[in-house]
Amino acid sequence: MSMNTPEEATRPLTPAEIEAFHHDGAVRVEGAIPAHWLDRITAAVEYVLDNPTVLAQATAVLGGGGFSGDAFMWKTHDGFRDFMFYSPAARLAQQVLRSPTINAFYDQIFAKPAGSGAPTPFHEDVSSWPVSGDKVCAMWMPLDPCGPDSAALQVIRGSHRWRGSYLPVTPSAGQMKAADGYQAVPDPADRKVLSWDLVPGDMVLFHPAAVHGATGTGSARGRRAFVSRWVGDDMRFEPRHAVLPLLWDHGLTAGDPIGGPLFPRILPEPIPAEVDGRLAGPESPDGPRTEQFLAIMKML
Ligand SMILES: O=C(O)CCC(=O)C(=O)O
Repeated sequence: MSMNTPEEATRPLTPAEIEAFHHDGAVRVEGAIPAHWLDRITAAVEYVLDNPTVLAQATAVLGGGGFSGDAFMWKTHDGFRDFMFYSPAARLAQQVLRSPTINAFYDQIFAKPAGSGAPTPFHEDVSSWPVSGDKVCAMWMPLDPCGPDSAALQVIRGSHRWRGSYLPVTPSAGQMKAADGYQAVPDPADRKVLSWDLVPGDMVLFHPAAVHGATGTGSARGRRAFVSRWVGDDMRFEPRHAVLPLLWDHGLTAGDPIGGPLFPRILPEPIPAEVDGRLAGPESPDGPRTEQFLAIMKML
């Protein structure tokens, strides 16, 4: 089975936006993703929040009512698959990362109900991931209006260049700190924090080594965000201490370039062996990997 390549963006990123991503670690981008993709993703997020997967159920338990979400939705839901395979997101990633190749890393939902007192603690993402390299970006797309005090993403400016290794945000983070010598995240109150008033159609394009978080929501409305994460040609698999659950077989060993059926190449063109399985239909998580994940969850 063969696959089309991604659609063109509504507009390319400007040189100033690309420069801001590299200098500040985050930039607000408006009007780059066509509205029909936003509609498709909003419907897909609503479906997944109403029909939680195993990962979503585990996230809801950890969130204690103030927070819910899911990850790797593209494996089982065609709306997310199509966004990762065919939307212009991979083209924007190619531009900002200045990488000839772009692979899908994963997609994710972060949802908070109205009046949620649950802030997203400041953290970096890379310390939770089994990868190394620098060409990586996240596109954080709000599906509801939000602002600095109502759960819009907040990013400490320039923190992607700190090169610390900060404590992953998980209930087991304390154990990991002892085991791996992570540093605590510096106090954001002493730093320049970037955050914007955002509406659906905007995105925050950020470097996942940047320290970021979010407040809880206001009483007026909840906030759902869809995030797609993309990697370029310097990224390798490095299964250190990572806490990102990989519930599908990926076929990678330490040092391999990122690729394969869990992290398929999208640009310059897909590799049939990586995408054909998913084009043939939804791919459920691997049984033993899921059992192991659930066993770890019970220990937390
Ligand atoms: O949306 C949020 O509250 C947090 C987002 C986040 O941490 C991320 O996209 O990595």
